[in-house]
Amino acid sequence: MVIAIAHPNIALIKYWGKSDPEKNLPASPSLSLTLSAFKTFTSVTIDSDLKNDVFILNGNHVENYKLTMIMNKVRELSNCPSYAIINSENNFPTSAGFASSASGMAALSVACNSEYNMGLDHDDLAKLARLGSGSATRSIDGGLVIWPTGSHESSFGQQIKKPDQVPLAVLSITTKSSMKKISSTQAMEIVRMTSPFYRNWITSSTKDFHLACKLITEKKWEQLLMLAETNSLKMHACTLASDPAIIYFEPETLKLINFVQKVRQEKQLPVYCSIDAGPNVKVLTTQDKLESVLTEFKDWHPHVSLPGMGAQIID
Ligand code: 2P0
Repeated sequence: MVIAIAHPNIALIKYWGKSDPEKNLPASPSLSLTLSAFKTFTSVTIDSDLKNDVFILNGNHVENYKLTMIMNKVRELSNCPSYAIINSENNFPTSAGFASSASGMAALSVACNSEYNMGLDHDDLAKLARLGSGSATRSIDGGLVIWPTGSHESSFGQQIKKPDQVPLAVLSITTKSSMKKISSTQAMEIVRMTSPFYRNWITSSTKDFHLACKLITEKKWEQLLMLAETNSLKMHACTLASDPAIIYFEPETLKLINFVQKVRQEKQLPVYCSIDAGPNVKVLTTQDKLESVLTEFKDWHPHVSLPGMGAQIID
């Protein structure tokens, strides 16, 4: 048995649209920060008596075609035909916009690489994780990670700054922890096919990505967070305009967006928000102002993350 740990990531520049849905190749490049507070622990145990893989998520048996697909790929690459017991535990709400599939698929890929003796290097591991869930390719590494567009061979997560080189912090705030109404995979396809803003979103987000990389090089951290907020709201604007409309915001989400703006204006603190495919809000800030920001947001009971580490074997 092998146990791996991985953290989810928050995209500062979002992945929202695919050029190849089968291989999870993105239509625009994205940029993320790995989050220390949240953890997925995944154990993989090969059992040659099994006739199928067994998936257990937070204590419950689950069926998941993405997990099956990854395990079939693992058997193909490793030349080992055996099935396995996969046991995964998250210390955060699953499928509520806290990116459990990113850390889940990253932890699974790293654990399988060891349990099945695959010998994959970093790049091939990041490609394997991407096949399970696009955003998972960005959780193989810690710190700031880019995920360029391209082919199966060239499109995978790559670290650009190590965790200790990134002076940012993220407050994850749960507004509602129920299951998502619609999966990201389905939503992205509906948006791609029906939103009249989709092409502009892809063009605009690609520009945002290049600007974000420049801001990181220049260490203009607050400007980077400002851009991240704009990029997230653009993604939701594009999504709201699809047919049928996809609305991830709940009343509490909007209340929190307003509160972030109020704190920014009235307290002159560098706080910005980013929202994924769910109702929860990530408040982005800089580490030097973290204490003051926490005082302002204490009633929202945030989970505080610093830049997290990459996925790794722990046992
Ligand atoms: C992101 N999200 O960049 C974007 C922003 C959600 C909103 O990546 O279909 O679970 O498995 O590749 O990775 C969530 O989508 O989708 C996601 P698939 P995934 O973090």
